[in-house]
Amino acid sequence: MNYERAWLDYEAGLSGPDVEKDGAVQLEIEIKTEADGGIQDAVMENAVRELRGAFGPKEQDGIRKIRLVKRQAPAGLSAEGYHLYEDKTVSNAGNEQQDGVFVIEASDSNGILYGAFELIRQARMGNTLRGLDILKHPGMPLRMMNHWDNMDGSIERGYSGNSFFFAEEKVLVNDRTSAYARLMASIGINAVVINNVNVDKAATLLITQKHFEPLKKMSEIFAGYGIKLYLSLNYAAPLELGELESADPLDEKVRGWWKKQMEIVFGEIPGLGGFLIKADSEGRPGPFTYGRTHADGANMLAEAVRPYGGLIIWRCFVYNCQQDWRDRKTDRARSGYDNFIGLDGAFLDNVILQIKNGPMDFQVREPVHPLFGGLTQTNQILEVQIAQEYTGQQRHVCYLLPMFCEILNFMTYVKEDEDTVKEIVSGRTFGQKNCGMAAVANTGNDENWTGHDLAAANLYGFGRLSFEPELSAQEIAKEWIRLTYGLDEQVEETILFLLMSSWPAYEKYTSPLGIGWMVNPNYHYGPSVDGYEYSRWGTYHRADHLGIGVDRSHAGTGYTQLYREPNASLYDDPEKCPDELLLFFHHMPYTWKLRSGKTIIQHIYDTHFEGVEMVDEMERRFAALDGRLPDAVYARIMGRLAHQKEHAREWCDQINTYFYRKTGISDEKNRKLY
Ligand code: GCW
Repeated sequence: MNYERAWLDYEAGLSGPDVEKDGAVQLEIEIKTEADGGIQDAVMENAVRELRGAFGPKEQDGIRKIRLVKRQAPAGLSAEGYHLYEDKTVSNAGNEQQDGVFVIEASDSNGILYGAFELIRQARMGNTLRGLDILKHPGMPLRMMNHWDNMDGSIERGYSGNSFFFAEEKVLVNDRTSAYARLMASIGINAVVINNVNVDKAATLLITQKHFEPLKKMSEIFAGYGIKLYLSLNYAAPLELGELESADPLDEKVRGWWKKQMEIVFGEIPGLGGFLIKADSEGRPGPFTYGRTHADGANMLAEAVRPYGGLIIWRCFVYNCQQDWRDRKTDRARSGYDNFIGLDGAFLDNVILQIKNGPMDFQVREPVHPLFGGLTQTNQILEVQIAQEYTGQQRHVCYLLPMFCEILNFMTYVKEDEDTVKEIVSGRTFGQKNCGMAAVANTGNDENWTGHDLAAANLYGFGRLSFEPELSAQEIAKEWIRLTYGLDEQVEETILFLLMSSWPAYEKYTSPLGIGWMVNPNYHYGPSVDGYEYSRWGTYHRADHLGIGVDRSHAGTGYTQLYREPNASLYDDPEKCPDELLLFFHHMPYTWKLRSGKTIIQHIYDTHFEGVEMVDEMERRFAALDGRLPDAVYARIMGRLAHQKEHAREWCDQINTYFYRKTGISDEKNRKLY
């Protein structure tokens, strides 16, 4: 197994009925010629190379041919879409069965590349290719990876080694760059931010001469795979580079500086897509310093990049991180909404607001961010985190696609129909073209990319979901398993079981009922019920001996009222509020009966024991795969499962004991509580 090739390891052998039977897959690629600038030769070459790698070439018998026929593609194919089918009207001369040839039609080269990967995926999944007819368009325009990689090679919240983009303050361009771009293209990713949103001193220099050469090279490699390179930007760059005394977005000198600087940057790196900005958040500089708004800041940059078709992606993760735990009025959950809702409609068209899936910070369970459905005149990107910062840090298996699917399907009620998060970020709800999804990436220079082998399912899955948001988490998991480990049914069934049980299990043995946190401060791994209870970060559970939870109802912080009806009323009423979010929205007595019929305290005990049992079962089933997977993979996963089991037990004991001691209420089932 070649780990670097991950789910694209064709050397492992193509499988599937047709491929094995006659080996006669002949391909004809058809592209539309007049698509101005839509055809990138490098992308076409990569598409052809991929097809050759997968299906041939078997030059001796000459039956696998790939022809590039440039002619007008039929109408109905929009950007990055493709039509892949077997054309029976064209006889395949080299083939005894007289089957047709395979055609990939698209209106641009990204469509051709995605069509090629689709054909390969179909073959490798063991599906029959005969009669194939697939017409697809990506479900959203922007499908992005956000890397939090630092110039020194470290990765903020990285759990799989060091950066492959930077080391010792230098930009790295090597084989790993193209190996990475190839993987991303195969799942439909078309935009990548390579550096951390916390832009430190060294990274501020990425927009200067010092790094243009390697960045240009990298952008060209990416472009060959249909991907645009993006950078995270330091809002205070003119100050920190020592060129101006201010970063005031309304100061003409500052505006002029950015225009000039962007002219230089885009002149040197023409393939650049734009910038991602974290401003006025967790100590980062921003327009607040000058009494200006986020719209002032974002629009200044948007004007500077507009001549080059650049985008400004502005994050909404803005909150007061200097809170006093006694202050019950300030609610971190409200802050993103409160900071941005008044600016709806004030941003230029090449600005996109990037909104985390929930109002807090990538907890195992959060409600959907109320800006989705709140904003109606602003471009939006949904940000999720596949780096498992709060979900087991790639030592625990935690397949996050079920969560992402739930989020995408959440109904905001912003419109009579087409009101889900999926429809908003796909651009359907408000007819926008600058929108999509971004994931905080989970990769590093570990040989298997993601540390935990099974964490690669999140990497693969995020891309596939952003391209085809109608897919289910289960379908995506099956694809990834087959493409990575082949068509062994026992392997598929077992790994599917592990992946699909993992998020529910993790939720059970960690913090209960939507309350979140309860982790060790700073590094966010392992249980510490009061770890964040008295700190400045605004992340409290408010547990005392009578009850637990944060009152975010109309009588509390009013957060529930940020949703549209009927969501606002649903969340506001503890009788109607979904159990899994009850303590996020309400402070409740431990003896409160949940909709499930259990009391809160009994629910806590039960779910924690269940979570541990689930991990036990996962380990037991996985152990039976001995001999069916490459030894190293098997050993790595077994090792991590053993740790996960032990760690899940620690979570269980710490949480159960904490609440047993706080409440004095015993477990109905008399299990061991310390
Ligand atoms: O989740 C928090 C992380 C920070 C991160 C921040 C953010 C990059 O703990 O490490 O900083 O979110 O999203 O900006």
